[in-house]
Amino acid sequence: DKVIETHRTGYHFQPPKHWINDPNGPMYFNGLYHLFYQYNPKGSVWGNIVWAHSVSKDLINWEALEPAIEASKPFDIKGCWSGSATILPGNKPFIQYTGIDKDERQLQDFAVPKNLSDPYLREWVKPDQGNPFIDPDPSVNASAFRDPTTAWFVNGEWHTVVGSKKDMLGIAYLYTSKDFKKWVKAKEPLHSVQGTGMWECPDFYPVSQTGDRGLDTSAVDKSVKHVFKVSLDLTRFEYYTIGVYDTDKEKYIPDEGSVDSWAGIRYDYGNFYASKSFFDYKKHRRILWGWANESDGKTRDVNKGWAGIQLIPRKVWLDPNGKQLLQWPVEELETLRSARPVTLSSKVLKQGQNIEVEGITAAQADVEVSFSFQSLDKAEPFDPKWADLPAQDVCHEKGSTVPGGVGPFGLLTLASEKLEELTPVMFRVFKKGDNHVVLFCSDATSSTLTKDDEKSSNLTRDEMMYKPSFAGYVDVDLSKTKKIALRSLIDHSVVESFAEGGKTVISSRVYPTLAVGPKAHLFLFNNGTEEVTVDKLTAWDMAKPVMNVPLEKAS
Ligand code: DQQ
Repeated sequence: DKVIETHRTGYHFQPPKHWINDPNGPMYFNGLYHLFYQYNPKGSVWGNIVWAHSVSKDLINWEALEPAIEASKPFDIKGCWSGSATILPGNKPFIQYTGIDKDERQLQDFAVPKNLSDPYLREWVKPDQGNPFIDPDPSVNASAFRDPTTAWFVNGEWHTVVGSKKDMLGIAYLYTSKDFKKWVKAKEPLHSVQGTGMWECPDFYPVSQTGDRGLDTSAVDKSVKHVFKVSLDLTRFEYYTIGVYDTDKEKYIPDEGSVDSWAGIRYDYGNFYASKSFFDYKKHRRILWGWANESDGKTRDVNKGWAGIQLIPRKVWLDPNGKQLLQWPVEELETLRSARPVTLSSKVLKQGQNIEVEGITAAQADVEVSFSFQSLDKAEPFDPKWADLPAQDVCHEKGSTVPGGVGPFGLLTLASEKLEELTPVMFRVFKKGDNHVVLFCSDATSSTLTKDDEKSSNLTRDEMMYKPSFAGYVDVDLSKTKKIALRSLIDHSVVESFAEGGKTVISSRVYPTLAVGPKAHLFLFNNGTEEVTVDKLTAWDMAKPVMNVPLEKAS
C-alpha cells in the first residue's frame, strides 16, 4: 500500500490512503460532528464501498473510526451506497442508505447506533426487522433508485426523497411514514424534470428569507424558501433551484427564473459532486459538504495509492436577492491561519504586470483579496454566440494570457517561478447591451507539465488528465461599486475559490510538477488595459490539522 504524498492535501479531508467519494450522513450529535463517506478499503479506484466514519469537534480536525456500515446482509451484500442521517425525537440518530442486493437492486436500508451512550457512535447495527425499509415497487427502475435524503416532518408525517430516473426523466420519489418504520410511496414524486437523466444524491431543505441562520430540515412554514439539488450522473455536475414547497400538494415548485436542468445554477462550477447539506444545531447554520474527485488518469490514481478529497465544508444561506445561495468556508477553518499573514494594500496592477505575493507557503494557503478599478468603459463586448454556451467555453477562449479590457485580473495560484505551470483564478468583465457580465474562471489548462502518454493508442477518457477552464458568471452589478472580492483556498492539488462573498464558487483539482511544496508561488496579475488596484490582500499560511488519525492514537 504505497502512498505517493506529492499532491496530497494539507488541510482538506482525506483518509491516509485509498479511494473516497460522496460525503454521507453528516450530522452534529452530542458535541461532535460526524462525517461518513463512501470508501474503498481495498484500493484507490471505486469499489467495495463501505461507509467510513470520522468525528470532529470543529469540522477541521478529524479522528478516524472503524467503518460504520459494511456490506454484510442480503439487503446490502453488494455495497453500501450513499445516504443521509436524521436525528429523530428523543435525540436518536438514524441513518438511511442505499444497499445493493445480490441482483444489483437498489434498496433503501437503515442503520442505528448500537450504543447511544458511546460518545463516538462507533458501532452501527442494521436490524433484520424493517430492512430494507423501501423495496422498489415494480413501477420503479430498481437499478436507478438511490441516495435517500435527510427526512423531514410535516403534516404529521415523516418524508424522505429517493433519487431515480425513467429513461431521461429525472425523478425524486417521495415516501412518507407515520412511525419511521412503515414507508409509503406518495402518488406523485416531489419533483421530476424531463431530459435530465438520473438524479443522484438529491438534497432538499428550507432556507430563511432573512439572514444567514440555517434551519432544521423540518422547519417548514410559509416564511421559508426551499432548495432542491440534484447530482446529474450524465454530466457529473450538480445544479439547484430555489422554490416553494407546497405541503398540501406535496410538491416542490421552483421559482420562475430558477432554471431546472443543465442551464441551472450550481453550487460550484468546478469539481464538486454528490454534495450533501445538514443543519448544525450547535451554530444554527446549514453546512454543505461536497466531494472533489481526482482529475488525473486512473493509472496515476492507482500508483499514488489514494483518490478523492472532501472540500472544505461551507456555510450556505439564501442571497438577499432571493435568487441564489451564498456559500462561505466554515469559520473554524480560520483557526488554521498563521498568526502573521502577508498583507498588501493599494497596489496598482498595470496591464501585463505580475506581482509575486512573497513570504507565504503558496502551496498551502488561504488568500483574501479585493480589487477595484476606475471605469467599465474598456470592457470588451460580450459575443452573442456565448449566450448559449457554458461559461467554461468562454474562459477557454479568453484565458489569462489573452489581453482584455477590464480583466483578466486575479491570482495565479500554484504557479512555478517562471510560470511554466499556473492555475489562474480570475475575473473578466464584458459589456452586454447596457449591462455588464462578470466572468469568473479557475483555469487548469496550464496547471501542469505532465503530458498524457499519447503514444498509448487506447488511451480512454479515464486515463487522461482533465484540465478544464472551469468558469461561472457572478451576479453582481459592478457599475455601482467597481470592486470585486476573491478568496482562494490553495492546498497542493486543489484550489477552491469564492467570488464576491460566495456568490460564485469554483473548485479545481490540479497536479503541478514544478509548483510543488516550497517551489509553489502565488502572483497577482492583470492583463487588461484598465488599471486594477489591489485594495487589500491578506494571505495566510495554513497549518495542518489532525487529519484522520485513528481515534485511539489521537486522544
Ligand atoms: N455514488 C454512490 C451512489 C451515488 C453516487 C455510490 C454518486 O449512491 O448515486 O458510491 O457519486
